[in-house]
Amino acid sequence: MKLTLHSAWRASAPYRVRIGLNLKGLDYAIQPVDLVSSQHQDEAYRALNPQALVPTLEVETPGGVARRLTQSLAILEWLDDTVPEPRLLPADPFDRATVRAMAEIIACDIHPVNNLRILRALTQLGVDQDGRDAWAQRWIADGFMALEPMVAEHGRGYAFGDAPGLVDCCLVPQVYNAARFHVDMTPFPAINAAVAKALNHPAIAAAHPNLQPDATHA
Ligand SMILES: N[C@@H](CCC(=O)N[C@@H](CS)C(=O)NCC(=O)O)C(=O)O
Repeated sequence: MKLTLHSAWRASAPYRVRIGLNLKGLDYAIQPVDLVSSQHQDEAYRALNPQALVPTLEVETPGGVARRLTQSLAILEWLDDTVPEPRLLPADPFDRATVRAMAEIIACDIHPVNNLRILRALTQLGVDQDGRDAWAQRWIADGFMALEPMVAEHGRGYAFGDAPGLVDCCLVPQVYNAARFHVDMTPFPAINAAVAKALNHPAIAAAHPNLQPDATHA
């Protein structure tokens, strides 16, 4: 199976998928997409991903069939279905629902309102850098307030349980993103501890933005 991930070094959603691919021990090529110059809105990229968002995962099966997958959570669940070990989602249905709920706080409720296109729309409405930072800080902190007790309850080293999984795939990039917006992380000790542990995992460390081929600065 040949895998190509259309990724952008600092962007959260492809960072989630890089962590998942690395945890599964899969080889993949990175095809960088430059969000700053809006390469993701070019016709060529839209042909791959009509939403004009990263990531897109191109999959070439051993039979030579080419498929394209979009949406980071869908890609991570496809990975778990295709390469079951190590599991990103637990087997127990209640645990699976809890893991999805924790991941979706990040992927469905925090991230979408702070995405590049939203920040660009705020700029067009006259909101300056301080205003955009305050906006992002507000919604990241709001989501982390909900997530913090869940990590405290369900984490046993990692964000859910004692092995890295779907929640870590989403949480590590979101905490990286929070640092870019200077979010005060002191109210979130359980999240901080889980992310510190996750960042020590070699597969997760290897997905870091600074190690990506398109990283423009560390
Ligand atoms: N729900 C999507 C979100 C994808 C997404 O928003 N990606 C961002 C980077 S993290 C992007 O491409 N932003 C470009 C823009 O907002 O113009 C997913 O999880 O894959």
